[in-house]
Amino acid sequence: MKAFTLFLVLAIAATLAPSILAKEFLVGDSTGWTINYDYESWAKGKEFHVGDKLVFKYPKGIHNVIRVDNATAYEKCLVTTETEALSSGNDVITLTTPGKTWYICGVIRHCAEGEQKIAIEVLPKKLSSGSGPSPSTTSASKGSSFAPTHHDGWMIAIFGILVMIIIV
Ligand SMILES: [Cu+2]
Repeated sequence: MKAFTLFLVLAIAATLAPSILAKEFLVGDSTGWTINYDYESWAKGKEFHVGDKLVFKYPKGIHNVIRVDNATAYEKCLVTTETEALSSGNDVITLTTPGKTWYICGVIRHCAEGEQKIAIEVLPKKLSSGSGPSPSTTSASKGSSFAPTHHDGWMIAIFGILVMIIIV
């Protein structure tokens, strides 16, 4: 009976593990996505990894979120027409590529005068010590906005051990 309970708990842990591993960042915390907020300070000290999510929250219709593809566009708040703006008011962006990434608000003057912009450095996905990095997986997920979340075996193992300590 005890073994079955343990199995159940481990199964649940394995299911929950990806959501624990992939972090969700609420941009601006409780302030959300707005003008006159220091997003540079907000991003400072945070570690963003591939697979993590950025959540932009704002009243729908007031702001939007546009990804710009270089530092100059970010500095000068240049919006290219081919970039589609996210405007749901609760925009979730999954970070798929390591490197620098920039987002600005495309509503007139919000970026230029209200500093409504954010630049972040995306670090590669945390590697699991068990299976090691798989180059084929990395290249397969490139170019597609869909990033499957991979399980980190060791995290599940640690979780399992913790559960066993609690149960026994
Ligand atoms: Cu705005």
